[in-house]
Amino acid sequence: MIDFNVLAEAMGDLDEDVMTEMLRQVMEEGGQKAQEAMEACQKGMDIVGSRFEDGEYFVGDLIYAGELMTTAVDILKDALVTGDDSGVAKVKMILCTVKDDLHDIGKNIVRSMLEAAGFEVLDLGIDVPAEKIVETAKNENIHIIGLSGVLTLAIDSMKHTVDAFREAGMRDQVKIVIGGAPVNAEVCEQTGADAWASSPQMTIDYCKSWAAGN
Ligand code: B12
Repeated sequence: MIDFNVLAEAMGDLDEDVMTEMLRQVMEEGGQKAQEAMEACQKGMDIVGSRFEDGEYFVGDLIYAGELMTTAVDILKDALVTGDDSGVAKVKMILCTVKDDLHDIGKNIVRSMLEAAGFEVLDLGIDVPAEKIVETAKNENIHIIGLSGVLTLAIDSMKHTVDAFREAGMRDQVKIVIGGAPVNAEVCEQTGADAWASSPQMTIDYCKSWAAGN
C-alpha cells in the first residue's frame, strides 16, 4: 500500500531515494496509481515552493527539485497517458512557456504526454514573445496553441499572446489552451484563452477534441 503523503513529503524533502523507490513500486503494481503519484509529486513541489518562500531552500534547491520532477515523469510516463492516438497523428500544435517565464518542467511534461498521445508538438521553448508564437502559427499553418507559465507575471504574457492573435486577424483560426500553477477558470476568462487545464490528460482531451474539429 503506497502512502502518497509520504511520497509528497519525500519530494518536498528532495529525498531522491525514497521518491524513486516509491514511484518504481507504483509501476511494479501495474501503474494504475500513476496519476495519484504525479499529483503527490506536485504537492511535493508546492512544499519546495513554500520552503523557498520561507528562506529555507535556495534557487539551487528549486533546480534540483526540477530534476527530481523530470525523473518522476520518466518513471511514470508509460502509465500516465490513456486513450488511443487515432485521429491525432500528425496534427501539429505549438507549445511554449510565455514571455518572461523560464519555468519549463510542467511544459515538458505536457509535451511528453501530448507526443505520447500522437500529436506533433512544435516546442518553441521558454520566454517566448507573443509575436513569435503568432508568426510561427501563421507560417506553419498551426491551429492549436498551448501556453504554459507558472509565474504570476505569465498571466499578462498569456493575455498579450491571445490579443496578438486577435490583432493579427487570426483569433478565430486558433484554439488556445493555457496551463501552469496560477492558471484557473478566472485567469482563462481574463486572458481570453479558449480553455485551461491543470493536468496533461485534460490538455490532451481538449486538443483531441479540437483536432477532431469540435
Ligand atoms: C522548479 C522551480 C524553479 C526552477 C525552474 C526549473 C525549470 N527548468 O523549470 C528555477 C530554479 C529555474 C526557478 C526560477 C525561478 N523561480 Co521558480 N519555482 C519552481 C517550483 C519549485 C516548481 C515549478 C514546477 O516545475 N512545478 C511542477 C510542474 C510539473 O508543475 P506545473 O508547472 O504547474 O505544471 C503542471 C500543470 O500546471 C500543467 N501545465 C503546465 N504547463 C502547461 C501548459 C499547458 C498548455 C497546459 C494546458 C497545462 C500545463 O501540467 C503540468 C503537469 O501536471 C515552483 C513552486 C511551485 N509550487 O510551483 C517555484 C516558483 C514557480 N518559482 C518562483 C520564483 C519566485 C522563481 C524566481 C523568480 C526565483 C529567483 N529569485 O530567481 C525564478 C524565476 C525565473 C523566471 N523568470 O522564470 C515562485 C513564483 C511566484 C509567483 N507567484 O510568481 C514559485 C511559485 C516559488 C514560490 N513559492 O515562491 N524556479
